[in-house]
Amino acid sequence: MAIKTVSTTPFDDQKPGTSGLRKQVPSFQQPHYLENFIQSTFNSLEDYQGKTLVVGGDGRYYNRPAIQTILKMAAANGVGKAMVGQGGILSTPAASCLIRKYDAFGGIILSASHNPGGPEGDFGVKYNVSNGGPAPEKVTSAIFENTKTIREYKIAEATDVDLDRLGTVQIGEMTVEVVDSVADYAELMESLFDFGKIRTLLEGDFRMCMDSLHAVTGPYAKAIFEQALGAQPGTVTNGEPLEDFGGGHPDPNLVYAHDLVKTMFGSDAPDFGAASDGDGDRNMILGNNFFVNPSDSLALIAANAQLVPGYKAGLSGVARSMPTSQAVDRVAKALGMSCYETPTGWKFFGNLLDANKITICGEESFGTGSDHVREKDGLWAVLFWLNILAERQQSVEEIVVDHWQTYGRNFYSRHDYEGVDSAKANELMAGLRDQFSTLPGQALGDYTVDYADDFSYTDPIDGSISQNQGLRIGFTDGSRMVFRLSGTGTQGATLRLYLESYEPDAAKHLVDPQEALKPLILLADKTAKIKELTGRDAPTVIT
Ligand code: VG1
Ligand code: CO
Repeated sequence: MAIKTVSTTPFDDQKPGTSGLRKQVPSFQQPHYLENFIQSTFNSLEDYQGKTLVVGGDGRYYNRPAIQTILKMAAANGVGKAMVGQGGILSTPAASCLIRKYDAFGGIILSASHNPGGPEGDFGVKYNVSNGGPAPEKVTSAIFENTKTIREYKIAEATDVDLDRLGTVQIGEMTVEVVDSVADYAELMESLFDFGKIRTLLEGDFRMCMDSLHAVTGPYAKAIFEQALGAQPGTVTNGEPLEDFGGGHPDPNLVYAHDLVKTMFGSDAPDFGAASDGDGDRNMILGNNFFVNPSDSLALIAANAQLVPGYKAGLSGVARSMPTSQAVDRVAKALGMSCYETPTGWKFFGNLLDANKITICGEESFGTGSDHVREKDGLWAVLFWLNILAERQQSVEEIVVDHWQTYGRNFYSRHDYEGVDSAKANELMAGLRDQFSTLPGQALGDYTVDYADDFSYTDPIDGSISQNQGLRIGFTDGSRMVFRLSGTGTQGATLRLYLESYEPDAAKHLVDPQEALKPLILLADKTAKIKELTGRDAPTVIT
């Protein structure tokens, strides 16, 4: 096999964000763009020669050509074996599962997650390390440094691999194994949950609806819910992964998962509804006419973990990202375990999971997971809920309301302003920062500011420091507002405003969070001048 060395020049925009490098498809289609990033990744790694690399993606437009390029570059760079999901399909948690199970040195996951796909949509590349999790910042920084100076890349001159046929082929010295995308992941799920009890639930009167939004979880959800667990055929909707997600926005929230929301908030709604995102790591949980806030879902999963076989032995601890509500902190306190607060992005949970400091962790952005892999895991969360429902024999709403009665309710909401002018967004953040020295102690409306800071995190395991992780204004009654700019968008800026207040009184729990949080919402606008600077009357998405 001939190996070609191709001359190239650097691109100046290959800095990975919250979760890998994300750009619009035409950016990735520029000559050498993908190749530069992949070669920079190999250049910044050590000791991978002859070892295994996992490769797969969420099936979006450009997945297949990108995989062919990556396989040829992996062969040229001395990788021993590449494991690829059939058809190029691997959900993010399934890729994490394979990396761990087969002792791969890492994995390349092709996805822009919840961003739209298609020729004009987004594409993304993420590198995961040997624990199965997203590369930590020191690795992504090294990759970025490499992209600034790259002059050449290596690629094998070989024919394309038939990604649809299971089995092994060679690209020169490198073996390519095309594996079943679902089998290993499904086996892992079966080892964690009580499939017998869930099957009894699903075969009874219980009605469930799983919307895969034409993204990656379709084949996984059909194999697990309809085949292994006996749910009615048709339980999984939009179950065929499409390159453009059927024109939709594969983001499981109340705005973009509108069909499911309509079903679950209609008359004669099913008992349980769920959706997942482009690459299968997010989940939204709904009951009959009931929305479960992801922060509450995390708290509830932690509080009910003893009902689930894989977690019966107890949790070592829990963690949440900083903007996630403090509902899980209350569970941790009641159960006498540690609760860690990390910056946004799953990469920050890796060290805590590896060191067995935590078993379960999550983010407000519809992400929940555990030490079974090193990514958030959408279907895992759905199965966790089904296992709890099978054990408790109550409705989703009853379980959540009961949780609030025990722990109090953390009212919580996230307001996203998508596609805002970047300069204005930066001005808004700078304007907030400027107030930080004078805010503490000040009265704002009915609130008194307790602290105002730019969140900084010191990893308790390796001591690494991550700064500028979001602006927080905390009040003396425990309420908070947090401001962040998204690190996953590809156009303009997305401002995220996170709002939280705590209500111990059960008589006041059944209020709409937008009502309960209204004073904070008004205050946030006043303090940050959101409307004035963004020119927007209302957020694009409210969760
Ligand atoms: C968003 C979420 C964050 C999540 C990240 C990746 O990041 O807020 O919680 O970890 O997406 O999720 P940002 O920087 O846009 O706020 V996914 O499903 O893309 O892997
Ligand atoms: Co995702």
